[in-house]
Order: sequence, then C-alpha cells, then structure tokens
Amino acid sequence: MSKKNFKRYTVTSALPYANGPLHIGHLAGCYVPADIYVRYLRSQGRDVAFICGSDEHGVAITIKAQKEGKTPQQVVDHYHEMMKKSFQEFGISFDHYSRTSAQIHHETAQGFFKDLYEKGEFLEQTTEQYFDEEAVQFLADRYIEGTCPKCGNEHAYGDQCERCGTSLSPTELINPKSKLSGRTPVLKETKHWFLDLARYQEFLKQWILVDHADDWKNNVLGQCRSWLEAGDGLQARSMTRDLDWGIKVPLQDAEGKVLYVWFDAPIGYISSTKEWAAEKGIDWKPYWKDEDTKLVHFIGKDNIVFHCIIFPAILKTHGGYVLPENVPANEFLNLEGDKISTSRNWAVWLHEYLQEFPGKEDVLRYVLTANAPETKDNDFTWKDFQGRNNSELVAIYGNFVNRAVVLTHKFFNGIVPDRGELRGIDKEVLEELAGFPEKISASIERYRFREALGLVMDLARMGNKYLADTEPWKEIKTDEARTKTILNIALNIAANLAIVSEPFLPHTAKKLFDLFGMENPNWADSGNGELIRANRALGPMGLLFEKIEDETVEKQVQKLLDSKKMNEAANTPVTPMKEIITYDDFAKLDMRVVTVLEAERMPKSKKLLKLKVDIGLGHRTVLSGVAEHFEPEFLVGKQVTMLINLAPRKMMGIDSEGMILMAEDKDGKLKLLVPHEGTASGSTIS
Ligand code: B3M
Ligand code: ZN
Repeated sequence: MSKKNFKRYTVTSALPYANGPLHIGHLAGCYVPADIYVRYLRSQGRDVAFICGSDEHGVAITIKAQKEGKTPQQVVDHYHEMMKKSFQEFGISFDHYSRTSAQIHHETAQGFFKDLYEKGEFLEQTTEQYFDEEAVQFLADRYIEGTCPKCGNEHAYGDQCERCGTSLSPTELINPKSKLSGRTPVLKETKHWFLDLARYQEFLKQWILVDHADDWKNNVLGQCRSWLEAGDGLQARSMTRDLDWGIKVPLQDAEGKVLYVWFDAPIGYISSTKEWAAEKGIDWKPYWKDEDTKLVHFIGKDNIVFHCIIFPAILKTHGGYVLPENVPANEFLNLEGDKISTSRNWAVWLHEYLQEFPGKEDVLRYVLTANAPETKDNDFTWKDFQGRNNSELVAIYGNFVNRAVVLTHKFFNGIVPDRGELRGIDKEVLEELAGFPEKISASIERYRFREALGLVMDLARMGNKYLADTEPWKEIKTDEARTKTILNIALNIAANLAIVSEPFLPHTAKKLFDLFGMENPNWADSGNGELIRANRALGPMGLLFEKIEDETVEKQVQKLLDSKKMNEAANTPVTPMKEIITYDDFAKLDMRVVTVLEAERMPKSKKLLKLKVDIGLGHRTVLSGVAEHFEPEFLVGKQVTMLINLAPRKMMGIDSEGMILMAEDKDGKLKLLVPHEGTASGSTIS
C-alpha cells in the first residue's frame, strides 16, 4: 500500500545491455511506461529523478564482442551512443542516462561490495568450474555448449536449453565444449563470494507478500511468491565471476575476478543519480536515502528476481537506503505471433522504424501503450499498428482537434471566439470534462497506463461527439453567437486533451501547446473548461496524424518475413568444401545457358524427367532427376544452366547428353539456376 505523500520520486528503467540496438520490446517493456509515469509526475510539479544508463558488463557484452571480432569496449561504446539516441528520439525523458563503465559507477559498486564484505555478509565458497585450458580462462555458463540431458539438443547452453526451456548448470551438459576454443573444458577449483539470500527470506516475505500485497502487480507478486515460498527456500548466489571484463572485485585475493553483472548493474541506478546530481550541483543522497522518497523500478518480467529480491537484500544489508515502493514489471511483447529475438532478427528496431516512419514517434508510443503487456504477454502486429493509427489516432484524436481548429480558422480567422450563454449540453460536457483528469490520474498512479490512455481517448471521443451533436458548421448559418460558444468549448476540450495526453504523446501535445500558446501547462490546469480565453490567436496547425496505407504495413510484414528467411538460410549448415582443383580442371567443364523446349515424365520412373533443350549448338536430350521437384510444364520455356560436355550416359534405354545444374539446400530441395534475363541460349558460363 502506498502509505503517504512522498516528497520526491526516484524512478528507474532497467539499464539495457549495450550489446545491440533497441527494439519495440524494450520500449513497451519499461521505457514508455516509466516515461508516462515520470511526465505525469512532472506535470504535477513533483520532484523527480528519472534515471537510467547502459549496462556494459557481463557475458552479454563479451559474447557479442567475440562474435563481431571487436573488443568489449568497442561494442559498448557503439551501442551506448545508439541507444541513447533512440531514447531521445522517442522522447524518453531521462533526467540522466549514464553507463556502468563510468568511473563513478566502478567506485560505487566496489564500495557496496566492500561494505558487505566487511560486515561479513558473504559466504566464501570454493567450487569446481569449467576451465578452458587453451584460452586459459574459466568459462561463464554461456561460454559452454553441449547436449541437453533432457531433450538431446546438441546446442544447449551452460545455463539453459533454448529448445526445451530447461534451466541447466554447465556440469549437467553431455559432452560440454568451450565456445572459445571448441575444446572440452576441465573442472578446476575457484573461489567466489556468495550472498546468503536465505538470511533475508523472512524479511522479504513480510515486505513483499504482506506489506505490498495490495499495491504490487499480480504478475510481480506471483513471481516473488514462487521464489520466496519454494520448498528449499532462497539459495546463496555468487556475486563474483571469473571474467576479464567488468568491475574488479576489490579484495586482495581476487585476481582475475569481477563483480557479477547483476550485483553491479542495479547499483548503476545509484551511480547514475550521483552523476546527475553532481552535474546539477545538488545532493544525490535524498533521492536514495530519505524516507520521503518514492523509489519505483520499471522493468521487464525477466528482471523481477533481481529487483525484488537480490537488490533489495543488498540495499537492506548495506543500510541507509530506501527500498522500492513498487516494481511495476511488464510481461513480454511478441511480434507477429513470435518471440522477439535479436539473434534471429525478429524485431522492429527503433532506428529503422524512424527511418521508415519519420515523425511518427508518438504513433509507436501510442500503439505500444494501448496494447501494453501489462498483465500478460501481448502481440504487436503491423495490422493492429495500422488499425490503431487510422481508426483511433486519425479518426478520433486527430479528427476532433482538427475540426475544432479548422472551423475556428474558417469562421473566426483563427481567433478563439468568446462564449455566450451555456445550454444544457454545454454544461454537461464541461462537467464531464472536469472529471477526466482525476480518473486518468488514478489509473496512472496505479501503473495502469493502458487504462489511462483509454480514458484520454474517451475525452477525445467526447469532444467529437460534442461537435457532432452541436453541429457548428450548420449553426453558423443562423446563429453566430451560438457557434462561438460551441467552438470556444471545443477548443477548451482540445487544450485539456493536450495536457492529459502529454505523458503518452509528448510530441503531439507539444504541437497543441504551441497551437494554443500554452506555456508550462501542468496537470492542475486540466479539467478546466476555461483554459484558453477568448480573443487569443491560434498558432498554425500542423498535421497531427495521417492515415497509414495497407502497402506500408504490408511492406513491414514482408521485411520481417524476408529477415526470417535470410536468418534461416544463414543458420543452415552448409555442405563442406570439396578438395581444391586447378584452373585446368575447371576449364575442362563446358557449362552453358540452355532453354528447355520440351519436358515429360519418364514412364516407370518417379525421379526422372526427359528434357529436350536448346544449347545454342543444336538440341540435346537430357534425363534429369528432378521429377519430384518440378512439374514438366513448369520447366518448359525456362532458361537453366547445363554441363554440356559430360560423357553421354544411357539410362532406361535413352542417351542422356549432359547434366542440368541445380542448387540443392541442406534439406535436399532443388532450385533452378536461372540466368539474368536476356541471356542467349548457348552462352558460356565461366
Ligand atoms: N541489463 C538485463 C536486461 O536488459 C539488464 C537489466 C539491468 S537493470 C539493473 O534484461
Ligand atoms: Zn533441451
């Protein structure tokens, strides 16, 4: 339960790994929701620090570096800048975006580790771990591959089998191999420092399952419950790793060891706040240490255990820090019915979206909020994107504002007209208007952003209905004063709409603020039917939203399908190369472009087609084993490639005078090799 009025807010969004560009799943999971919340708080004049940064440690980074043949530093430098830019473009209004390679973060994280160490909080344990003798390195779980003991998948990772979903430990793998050298790793002793989570079990149970039973989301409570009420309780977790990339363990006997990335990353919120405060010349401590600070972590569901169990345990043990008041984690967003995947390139990348939909940042923010995975996994589809744009943003929001403004320009030269006597319908609509901000607030304060956005759209619907009912375009012919009243009220509804939609659609709201000449509008102004006064001149009206055509979204779907195909092709094991030959060997082959003149099935043969082809030097007969892949009619008239000087071979009583060349994929599927259009029959291939 939220017990009190807080003096200030520290709001964090999960630090994204700097190992790839951002996609819509990131935005929907924790950046757009946090941004809505923070913009709303700021609009209320509250004191907020919105904190984030790049997560630059851990094997997520070193594996990417290894794949790309770069150093980890090069990888994080590149993606840090890229992610920062995407956030800015989509209006994610962090007060500070730092990175965990910053000096201040290394010091802060080491400080925490030392504090816990000196308090005797760690269990020192020596365990056996896989070691690569060629790479002279202990192997993180992800660096070991082997056969899954459950399903037989030969490419299971040391921590999980992606085929059957079982979580594994590296020693369970059958036939383990190091991904660094390909060698079989050996077990070797290594010492690590474990956080004994069992010691916090009772405290965590009370704090989460009792104290926050009413105000945390069900999906979050559910996961916490499964950890906290598991039969054997919370297990000790190692807070250190054998890795050469990360924050050095600040102890004498810890050569070659770094802090576990999940130890250092959440502390990154604190370091980032320190950096922010230093730049502003203010004290960072109240944002983390004052009881009147409300700390809220926005994350995706895979981060729940770290933010609800491990980090709070660390903060609590260190002492002097507030614990999160809420951790409103979202579930996952899928894409066109399939899990978003960076490695399979099944994603909508933010930088690509903006190239293809320039100026449509708010459309994506809108769709991702209207369809946010707040309580369960949801699916993003391009059809839904188009539908919500066309029938909600364009037809409801845009249409309403547009009508109010265009009519004001047309009838009153763009000057806000004054208001005369109010009729029943006017009073009703103004009363309804007055009730909106509070309802929207209530939803936002409970982290129900979909619901809040629904209410914002209801306000726009109300405006549309008001215009449809009062018909100012007809009224103007007989009653100018009445028309003025109607448009005055409609414009005021639109100005209110701008304020309450700002957290969701900041770019659009900004256009409306400019249009209405609203300076520093804030939440407290909304609900007010006399927000903009008569005689004010409206600014120019830019286009708010525009229709998205079928072809545009079809193109996007096609792009996804293409990338799926390319990915499948790239992941297909390819037949190994044959022995090297000399040029003279090659020069003996006479390959030509030929045209198929006739094709028919060979009686009593499943496999063979009899083809008559024009090889430029005359006609030839060829028997080709493609009957299971192509219909004879399909081949007639096609140009293909052929080896014409292969010694004739008699098959089923017929001389086959050459061989048609085909591409064969790993599944044994045959594909024609078709020459560039306009290639003459008989053209040689070399
Ligand atoms: N970088 C994991 C993730 O991107 C991690 C979050 C850290 S938040 C402190 O899912
Ligand atoms: Zn498996």
